[in-house]
Amino acid sequence: MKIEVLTLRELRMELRHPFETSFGLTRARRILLVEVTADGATGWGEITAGEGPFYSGETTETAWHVVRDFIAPMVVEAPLPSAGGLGPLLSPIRGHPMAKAGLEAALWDIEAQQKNLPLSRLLGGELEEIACGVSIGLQPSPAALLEKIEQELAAGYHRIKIKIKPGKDLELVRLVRERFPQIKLMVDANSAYRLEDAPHLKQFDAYRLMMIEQPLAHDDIFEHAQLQAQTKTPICLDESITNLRQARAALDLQACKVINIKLGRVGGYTEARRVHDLCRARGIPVWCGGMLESGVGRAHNIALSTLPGFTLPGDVSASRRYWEADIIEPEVEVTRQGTIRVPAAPGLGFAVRRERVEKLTKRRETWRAR
Ligand code: OSB
Ligand code: MG
Repeated sequence: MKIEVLTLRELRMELRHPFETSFGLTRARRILLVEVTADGATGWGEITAGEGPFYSGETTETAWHVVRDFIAPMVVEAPLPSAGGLGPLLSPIRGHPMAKAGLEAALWDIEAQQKNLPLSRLLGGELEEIACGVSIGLQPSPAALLEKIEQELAAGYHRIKIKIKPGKDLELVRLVRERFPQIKLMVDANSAYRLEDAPHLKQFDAYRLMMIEQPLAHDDIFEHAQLQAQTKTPICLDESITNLRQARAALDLQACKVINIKLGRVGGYTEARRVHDLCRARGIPVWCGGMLESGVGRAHNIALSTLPGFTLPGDVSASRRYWEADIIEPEVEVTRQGTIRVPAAPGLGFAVRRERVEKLTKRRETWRAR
C-alpha cells in the first residue's frame, strides 16, 4: 500500500445539544477528517481530539500541527505492507495517539475495500448488530436529566450513562434509580475525584451501577487499584488506558473490572485490538467509548464494536443524537431494540457525503506523492 494523496480537513459541526462534562461544555465540534488515496482506493478516518486539552493533552490544533509537520511528510510515498504497518513507521513520534489513529483508520478502510470485506470482518468482528447505549452530559437540573433519560429509553437505548462531578453525583443517581429501578445505569466522572473521596464514592454501591468510569486522575492506575479494593461497584477505566501496557498494569493491579476502548485514545485499531485481546483472555469485558464523533468516526466505532470481547453496550449511538445532518450516508440509526446494524458493504460501509463535507470545511491541506 502506498499513500498517493493525503488530505487533512477541519470541519465545523454544531451539536444539536450542548454536551457538558466535569471538564467543560461543548457546543460545536471542530472535526478533523483524514482522507487518503492509496493504490487507487479512497479511505476516511477521523481524528477525535477535542477542541481543548481537557480530556487528553491533544487538541484540534496539536493534531493539525503533528499531521502537517511530522506525520504527512513521513507517510506520503512510504511503502506500507498494510494498515497495520503504520504503527512501526510512526513510532518515532511520541504521543499524539489521536492524530495517528485518524490516519490509521483511513488505511484500514482502504485495506478492507481492497480485500472486498466489510471493515468489521477484516478486523475479526463477528456481530451483525451491536448493542448501544447513550452518554448523557451534565444537565441543568435533576428534572431535565430524568426527562432526557425517559427520551433515550423511549428511543430504544437500553444502557444509560450519566456524567457526574462532585456536588452533582449521589443525589442524582438516587433520583434516577428511584424513577428507573431496573435500567442498566452507570456513571462517568472524567477524573473529577481524588482517592480521599473513597468514603463518598463507596456510597454509589447502594445503587446497583454497572460501573463507575474513570473516577480518579487521567494518568493514574495505582490509586484506582486502591479505590477498587474498597468499593463493590466495578471501576471502568477510560482516560488511563492509553495502550496495551497500561491495560496490563491495570488488570494485574486490579485497578478496574471493565475497560472502555477508544480508537483515538489508544492510537488506532492495532493497539485497540491488542487491548481487546488481552481483556478477552483475562475475562474482562470491554465496550467502545465515544468522542462526539461525526459519522466517519462513528462508523469506525461500529466496526470496532463487532469484535467478540465487546460484550457491553458502548457509547455508540445514532447520528441524530448529535447532528442535524451527518456527513455519511446512510446516517447511523438505532433500531427499536437499541442496536445498530453493522453494514455489510466493503470498507467502512457508509458513504461520505462529499458535498456536505465541502460545505462544512473550514480549512484543508493536501499532500501528494511526487
Ligand atoms: O469520557 O467518554 C467520555 C465525550 C467526550 C470526551 C470524553 C467522553 C465523552 C462522552 C460522550 O462520554 C460519548 C459520546 O456520546 O460520543
Ligand atoms: Mg469516559
